[in-house]
Amino acid sequence: MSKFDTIIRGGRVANASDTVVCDVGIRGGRIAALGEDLGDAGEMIDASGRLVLPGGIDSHVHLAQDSGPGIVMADDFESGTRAAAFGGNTLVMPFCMQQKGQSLRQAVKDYHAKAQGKCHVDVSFHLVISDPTPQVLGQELPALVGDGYTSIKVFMTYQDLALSDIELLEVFSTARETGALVMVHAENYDAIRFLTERLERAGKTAPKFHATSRPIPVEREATHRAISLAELVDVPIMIVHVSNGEAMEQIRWAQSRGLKVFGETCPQYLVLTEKDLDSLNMEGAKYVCSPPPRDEASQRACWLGLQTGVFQVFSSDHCPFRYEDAQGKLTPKARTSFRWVPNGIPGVETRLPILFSEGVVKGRLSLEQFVALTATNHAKMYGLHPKKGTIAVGADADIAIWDPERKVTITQSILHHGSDYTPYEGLEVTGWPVTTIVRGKTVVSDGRLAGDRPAGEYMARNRSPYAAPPDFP
Ligand code: DUC
Ligand code: ZN
Ligand code: ZN
Repeated sequence: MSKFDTIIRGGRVANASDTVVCDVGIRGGRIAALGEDLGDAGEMIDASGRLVLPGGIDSHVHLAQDSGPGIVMADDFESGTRAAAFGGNTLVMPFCMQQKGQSLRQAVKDYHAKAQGKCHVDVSFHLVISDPTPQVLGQELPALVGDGYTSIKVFMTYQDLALSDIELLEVFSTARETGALVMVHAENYDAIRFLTERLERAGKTAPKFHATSRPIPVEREATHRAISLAELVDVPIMIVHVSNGEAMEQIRWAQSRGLKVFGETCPQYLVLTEKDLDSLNMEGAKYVCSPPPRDEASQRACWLGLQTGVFQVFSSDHCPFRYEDAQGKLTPKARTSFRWVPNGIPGVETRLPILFSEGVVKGRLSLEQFVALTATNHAKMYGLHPKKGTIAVGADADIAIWDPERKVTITQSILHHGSDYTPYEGLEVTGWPVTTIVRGKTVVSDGRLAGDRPAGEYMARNRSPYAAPPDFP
């Protein structure tokens, strides 16, 4: 009898550190051996000519999130994780969004109920704190961090979400005490309100003015302020969805001073620009996300951030709404002003092919950098490594097998998400994930879902030793 349930034979196995040609032996859902000629197993997967990569980890997605009156997110946990699996991902990290006045524990229960039995890949949750009451910060948050919810997102903009500076400091301070990593949405709320009102008074209400209402200084200032506040309480932070060079430079400056300030960027900041928002009629709404896509210089700066290690993670910020839908981008109020267009774009299925093609194939990133930015560093930053994010003996057998030469034109009809459009329509890429394996089970193969039911599981997380506060016990 074979020692393995499955052997992936003869592929180029790439990790964040190196790439070798070898077999991968899987037993009991975990990687049991890496070696030459591991023999036979019940299931043999021929990977010759293919890349064998750690399954993508997308640490920034929004699924089934409450999005305000009359607005419905396009993906629930079933469709969102299905799209993730087809895009070569084996784990996604959505948000449990606390509503104002709601208990954080209740928000967590609600999102678990939404996810229960529906996930095609593994799932772990971040917490969004919109109401940092003494009860939330004193009782609920420390208990939840101890239970494996070891990251928190805070917003510096949006009505009912934006925290004041003192509230940010209070959350940062609780994170410092509990060892949680804080993810920061850095845009200055008052500046956006001021600019939005001025634009609306001038009749400038089309989707393209979304970008005008949140220019680069709005993001740069908030990024700098978040860094300064974090420094005051000596807590690590992750600035998410960085869109441009000025914000990137704030992070680099903090890192050069020895601060644990981390950064994330996303596909929209590499391949879209503000010009995409300037489309006919309401079409620009398809690209409304925050921060908005900028210009070519900003794209180059985001590449530099990825190449030089200023950014540790590359995530999708998948936040999907349908376009032709009164509960989506074309909600009736959206025609009166960009301010009402639901904020966010789909991208969980296209994140990896875009970075592989634009990064690895075009020579901007090594294959090992690609693996680090799309899988390993997510596991490290968010307390899942070495169980996740690497092809190593003992790790979960979370693997994506890629055809590195397959040419694909990204178009809505080939995607599996719940949205009715992709902002990357027409983008030609080289390299595509063909098989996705989660804890040893094949989830996607030959363009089809395998298995008779969703096999994803919830993953509680450790505190990250990489992102822990200095001298955290
Ligand atoms: N922030 C996100 O992280 N996602 C979508 C919208 C937003 O503002
Ligand atoms: Zn955000
Ligand atoms: Zn997001």
